[in-house]
Amino acid sequence: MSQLVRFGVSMDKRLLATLDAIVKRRGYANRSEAIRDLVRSEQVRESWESGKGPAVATLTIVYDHHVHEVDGHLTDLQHDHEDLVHSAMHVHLSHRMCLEVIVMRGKPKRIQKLADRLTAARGVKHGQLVVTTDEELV
Ligand code: NI
Repeated sequence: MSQLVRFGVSMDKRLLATLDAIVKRRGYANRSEAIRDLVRSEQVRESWESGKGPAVATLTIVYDHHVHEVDGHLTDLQHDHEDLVHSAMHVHLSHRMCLEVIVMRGKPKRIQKLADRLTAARGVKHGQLVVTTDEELV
């Protein structure tokens, strides 16, 4: 059960203006909602950087499937890490380009290493890893 606690925060007027700009730009209902998300964001970042995990992350890659054996290589890499790779979604973007979103769960270092290898593969034009956590967030 959620236990809300009210507390006072002191900050420089200019920093508060920055917070209010974030609240407005992102459409938060109030400062409290924004601060809660900022704290969660730090919690996820610290959890990832601690390396303890398990973490959850998605890697989005865009690649040229006409490049020789790229599909097989990307699939082999994922099969070699079957304990890490949870699922994958493939989208045929155009005649030439494919997009793949790969969901991974495990130790941050292993996720990062696999993401680096997939992104560095020949034919892959762009890769972006988005990290979150499987910890229960309040
Ligand atoms: Ni495709």
